Amino acid sequence: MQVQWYPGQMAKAKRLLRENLKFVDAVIEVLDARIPASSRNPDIRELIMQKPVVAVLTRSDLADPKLTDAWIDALQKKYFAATAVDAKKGRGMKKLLGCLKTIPRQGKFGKRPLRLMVVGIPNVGKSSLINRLIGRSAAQTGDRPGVTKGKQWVRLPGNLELLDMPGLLWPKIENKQQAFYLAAAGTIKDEILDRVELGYQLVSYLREKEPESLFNRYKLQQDLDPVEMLTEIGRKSGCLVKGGEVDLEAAASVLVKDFREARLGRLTLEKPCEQEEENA
Ligand SMILES: Nc1nc2c(ncn2[C@@H]2O[C@H](COP(=O)(O)OP(=O)(O)OP(=O)(O)O)[C@@H](O)[C@H]2O)c(=O)[nH]1
Ligand SMILES: [Mg+2]
Repeated sequence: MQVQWYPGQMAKAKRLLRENLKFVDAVIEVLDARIPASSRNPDIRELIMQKPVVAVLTRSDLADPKLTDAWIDALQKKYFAATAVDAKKGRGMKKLLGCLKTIPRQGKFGKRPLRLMVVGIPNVGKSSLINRLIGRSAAQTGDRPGVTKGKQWVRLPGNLELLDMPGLLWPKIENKQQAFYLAAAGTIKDEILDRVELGYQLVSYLREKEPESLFNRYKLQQDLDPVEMLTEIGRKSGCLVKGGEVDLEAAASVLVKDFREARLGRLTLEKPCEQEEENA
């Protein structure tokens, strides 16, 4: 899958991160609970590691709970702390606030609030998380990448200040599997994606790793190859054009949407053990 976006916007976001890092005590790195490894941005790793980093897994409501626990265990070894939330409904906020309270303040802290920068890839839930932490809509959110364009400070009760940042992707996603994960999770603008190709990749992945999710959702009768399976999903979902043929683009859209909304079940695409093996 060829993945391209707007490098200018990303370069600006990275500059913003670099310039503002000196004003904060720590960083919250927001990761998608369904793809915790692929949603880590390697391009900002060195920069943010100058500070304590708290990993927050969003969309835990859409991910496999057991694997989320396993990911938290794995991440706690590498991060200052790690925890999971549902940033849409607001679950896990107390625990997160508890983690944040243990962050050491830099320099002469005095009465100054603890300052945290919230970073992560586009559309991962940074602004939603901030809104949930303060209990009202202070930061703009939306179900597409690129909603937050500039930085925004938000003050919380309990002497805490959060800096919302635009989403950051790295210049080139070399790894095809990672590009697929990021696209499936909704990080890359839908307009610049080949929808049918994403549909094929998703159906191939699920057919191999989570076949019952497809069989149950679309009431499939038999195993088919990925092309036939996507066609069958389209037929079952009423994605037809004149003459009764299946509209593959519509079928792919149905599948991707069903995955993103966990109608195929709570699926985590990346397992922590697989990831360790890959890194080794
Ligand atoms: N189900 C679910 N949806 C979430 C969660 N967190 C965020 N969302 C949804 O994901 C979408 C993106 O959320 P935002 O908070 O705008 O994401 P962002 O990281 O600020 O995005 P940019 O500013 O575009 O980089 C919205 O539709 C949110 O409602 C979560 O934990 N669970
Ligand atoms: Mg945002």
